[in-house]
Formats: sequence, structure tokens, C-alpha cells
Amino acid sequence: MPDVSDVSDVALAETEGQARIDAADSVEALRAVEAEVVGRRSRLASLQQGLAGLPPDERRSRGRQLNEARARLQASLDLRRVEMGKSERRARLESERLDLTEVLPRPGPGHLHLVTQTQAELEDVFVGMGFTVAEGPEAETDWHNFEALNIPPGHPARSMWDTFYLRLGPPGSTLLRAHTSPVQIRVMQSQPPPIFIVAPGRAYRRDTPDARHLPVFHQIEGLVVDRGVSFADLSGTIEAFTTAYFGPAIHSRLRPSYFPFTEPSAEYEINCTICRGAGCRTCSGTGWVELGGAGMVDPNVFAAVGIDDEEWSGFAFGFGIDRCAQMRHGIADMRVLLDNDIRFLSQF
Ligand code: FA5
Repeated sequence: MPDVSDVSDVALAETEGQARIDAADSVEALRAVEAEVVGRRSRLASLQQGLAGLPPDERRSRGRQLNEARARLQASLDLRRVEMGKSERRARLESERLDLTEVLPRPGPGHLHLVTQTQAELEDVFVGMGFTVAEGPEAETDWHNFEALNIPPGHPARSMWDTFYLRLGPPGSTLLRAHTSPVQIRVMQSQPPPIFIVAPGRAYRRDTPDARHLPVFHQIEGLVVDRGVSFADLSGTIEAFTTAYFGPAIHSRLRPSYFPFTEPSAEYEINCTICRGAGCRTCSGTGWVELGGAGMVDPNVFAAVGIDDEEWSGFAFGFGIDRCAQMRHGIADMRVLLDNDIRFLSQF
């Protein structure tokens, strides 16, 4: 049992206690110091227990000394706790501070998607040749998309353009257009010849995506109706377009084909720009890529819109805009056009 009659014991316990309080470097550490300095197992507590054996007068005076020493240490602990709490809070706030005025490096302004750029360029080429730009709806009637184009119900050619039907009107009457050719019909219904239009826009088909196909893609339709229009005008127009858009190094060819709304009909192909004609996955090993279809407007189409085919003749074509972009920029797989990958898009 320590000798509480010795004042220096109390003073020593207080001095030591104060030193430990001063040395504590966190609120957490201070809590441990508090238990050691003024707690039940502290040196002051054991001195307190020693008071019992003292004569009453001395017990009172020593007791007062102990109480005063404990009160000073407790006050010192409380003060340190408040100060430390403040500085710890300040440090936490500083570490969590958000500088809302900070200017982060920005990736720069965006730009139009490659397909949109290509559409604008194709429009420019044809406007430069004297065409105007027309538009039509993407949700089309069966009549505009098929029947007026000489594809009656049950016609086998319908399977070439298998598409998505909408729950709108009588069943099978409304669909997402499978090509831009219905715009030909709308234009011929709305204005008399001569007609020189191109109609770019989206088309939809139940095509499985692959290197050359997307289920949602873009076409640019062309229609010329005038007196004395011939197949030579069609092939001259396609030739002029190929040189203007792809440059003189790319060769094109027309191959006989079949479309119910043109007669005769042709397929328009250019050298594959991925393999330069050698044959690759993109062109299915042929060295040529089909960009579109074309032909002379079929008399049945003129009849559907009330144009006299004795007086007027015309040609039409429909090219894939995504395919044009693909061939112009050497894109091996068309699916990247839908990926929205900034590393691809930022190259154009
Ligand atoms: C047609 O769509 C005809 N309407 C074109 C036409 C117009 C012929 C006027 C005669 C007169 P076709 O199904 O072949 O034809 O498509 C034309 C072009 O659209 C293709 O050569 C190709 O470039 C593009 N195309 C067709 N399907 C897809 C697809 N799923 N994904 C991307 N491009 C496609």
C-alpha cells in the first residue's frame, strides 16, 4: 500500500499522469490514458485506498489533495479531448473535401456518328448532281412497302425483305419499312414528274448481324422520272456517284438481278476495299461487295401511282449507307457501327 502521507507521491502521480495526457496523440489513445490516470486501477485510486488507515485530520487533508489532483487531471483530460476532437474532425473534413471548382481534363467536343456523316456526304454528292432530298416514315403501310412496289400478298419476293410488323391497324397492315423504296411511292403520289430525288433513312430487317448486315441499317434511295430516261442514264449516274464518293481507284460493276419494282434490274457492286479484290471474310471471298440494287421503274409501279408509262420512264436505286461507310473506310465488320465504342467512333 503506498504511503499517502507522502505528498510527493500525489504530486508525482499527478505529474506522471499529466505527462501521459500530453503524450496521447489521438482521442482513442486518450481514452486508454484516462483509465490509467484517473480510473479504478490508477495510481491515484490506490493512493485513495491508503487514506483509510490515516488519522481523521490527516485523512481529510490528504483526501483533499488527492481530489484536487484528480480534478486537475480530469479537467486536463477533458480539455485535451475537446481539442483533439476538433483537430481530428478538421483533418477528416479536409480529407473528404471536394473541390467543386476543379476543372477536369475534358475529352473535347463530340461529333456526328460515322453513319450520319456518311449520309450527309452521300446527300451532298446527289444534290450536286441535281437531286433533291425526300423523306418518308419508318413505320410504313404494307401497301407502300410491298403492294405498290409490285409485291402483292403471297409474292415470293416478300421473303427477301422479311421485316417486323407492328400491332397497328388490321393485322399485317403496318410494319417497320424493310427498305427506303416506299419513299419512291410517296414521292410519286405527291408530285408530278419530272422527279429527281434521293431519300436516305433507316430500314429494318430480320437479318442476323454479321460482317455485312445489321437488323437496323440505312439506305439511300434514288428515283428519277422524266421523259426518255434510259438504262444508260442509270449506269452513268451510278458511275458518277462511285467516282465522286469512292474516288477513281475503286471500280464498280452492275450485274443482272431481280427486283419486282424494276425491270430490268441490276445489282451494284464495288471492289472490296478490305482485301482489295483478293477475297476475304467481309466480301465472302468474292472480291466484290454489293452496295445496292437498281433498275428501270416497272410499269406496274407507275400504274399504282397513276403515272402514264407511255409518256414517262424512270430509274431507281437503293444503296446501303452503312455499307458505303464500311467500304469507304475499310471497316472489316459492320457491327462496330452499333457498338458505341469511343475508340472506334473518335477515328472519324
Ligand atoms: C433493296 O432494298 C431494294 N429496295 C433496292 C432497290 C431500290 C432496287 C430501287 C431497285 C430499285 P437490297 O435488299 O438488295 O435491295 O438492299 C440494298 C442494299 O441495302 C444492299 O446492297 C446493302 O448495301 C444494304 N443492305 C441490305 N440489307 C442490309 C442489312 N441487313 N444490313 C446492312 N445493309 C443492308
